[in-house]
Amino acid sequence: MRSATISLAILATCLGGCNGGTADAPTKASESSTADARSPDGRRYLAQPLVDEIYTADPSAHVFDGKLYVYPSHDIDAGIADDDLGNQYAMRDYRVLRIDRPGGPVTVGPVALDIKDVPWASQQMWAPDAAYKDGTYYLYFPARDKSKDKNGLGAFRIGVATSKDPMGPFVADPSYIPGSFSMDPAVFTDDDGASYMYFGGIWGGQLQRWKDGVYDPNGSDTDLKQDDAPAISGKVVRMSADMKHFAGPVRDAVILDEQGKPVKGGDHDRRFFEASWVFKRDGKYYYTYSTGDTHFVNYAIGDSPFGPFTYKGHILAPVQGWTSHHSIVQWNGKWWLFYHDTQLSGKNHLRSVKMTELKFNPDGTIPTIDPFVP
Ligand code: FUB
Repeated sequence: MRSATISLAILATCLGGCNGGTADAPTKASESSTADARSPDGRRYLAQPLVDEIYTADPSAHVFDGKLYVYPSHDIDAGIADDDLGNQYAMRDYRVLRIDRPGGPVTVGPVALDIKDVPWASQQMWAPDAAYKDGTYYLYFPARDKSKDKNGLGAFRIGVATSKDPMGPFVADPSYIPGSFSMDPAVFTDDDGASYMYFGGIWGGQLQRWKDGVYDPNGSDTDLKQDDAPAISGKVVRMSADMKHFAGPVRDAVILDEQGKPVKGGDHDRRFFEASWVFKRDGKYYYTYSTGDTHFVNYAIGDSPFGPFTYKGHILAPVQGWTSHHSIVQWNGKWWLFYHDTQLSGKNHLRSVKMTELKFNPDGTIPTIDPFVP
């Protein structure tokens, strides 16, 4: 069991020379290699990685008992070249980050769940999320099951694991959540205590293979190639009281344009790709997501946790690296955006989690954040 604390203050001034670490862990930065770090095209970064001991991605942030916990993917280098199926994202375990106060040190927890302890999973522990209810912490995670599709790969399913400690270790249920499919689970709990899981992703996330409600192992590796039809929607489902089952039908989280029509499949700047995250502010539900191949994090607003949600704009402009995946949480009176980029590695599958303050306009809209500063 390993844990470590890293000072955010040191990180803020030390990351310019963090490249050159070993395959699975970035090299510790030195203070002389500074906040002047530049991207390959010469831009300075808005924020610095929260940790440089391990690579972390897909941050799902939660406040439990006043402390901030981040449930990220734990990126590793399996030596697999980039492809559209996402084979290069070959993660095998999870580790939780904890920050006790804004600007304070970040604790990197020990292994919280290892794929070897998940009986149904074959590979690829992708973007997780967590929830708390009645003294138990729930870790939700996607992984491929043991079936074989036309590429010899399993279908993505969503598992659940529990712990009495938000840092874990978590114990996985022997099977995935019945009826679950695809990836990127995000669980939102409403003011009345009801919880909802948002999930799904196209391309490597396989949502396009579930278009008739049944998995097609020979289906498309990308999307449905129907640019003028309504885009494939992310999914939403109410969770059962035990937080381990779906309590109702899986529904589409539909994104509407300004005319009230579903965003189309060919509208890659606005259509859903992956990385659902929902939060509530002033009685409105903000459905946020990544556009994948156009690299935005977008938001749409609705009046119900089931949607529909009306498209509003970009929250985050493209970061360095192919994927963009985020979460948004209120902590100590401010709203925070957690996101990732490839500052420390320059490689799409070796990412680092960052955080920055998120602001709102008086009308509830969100000014777009540029992950680079002039
Ligand atoms: O980390 C693996 C995958 O990359 C996630 O599930 C996606 O959201 C993307 O960030």
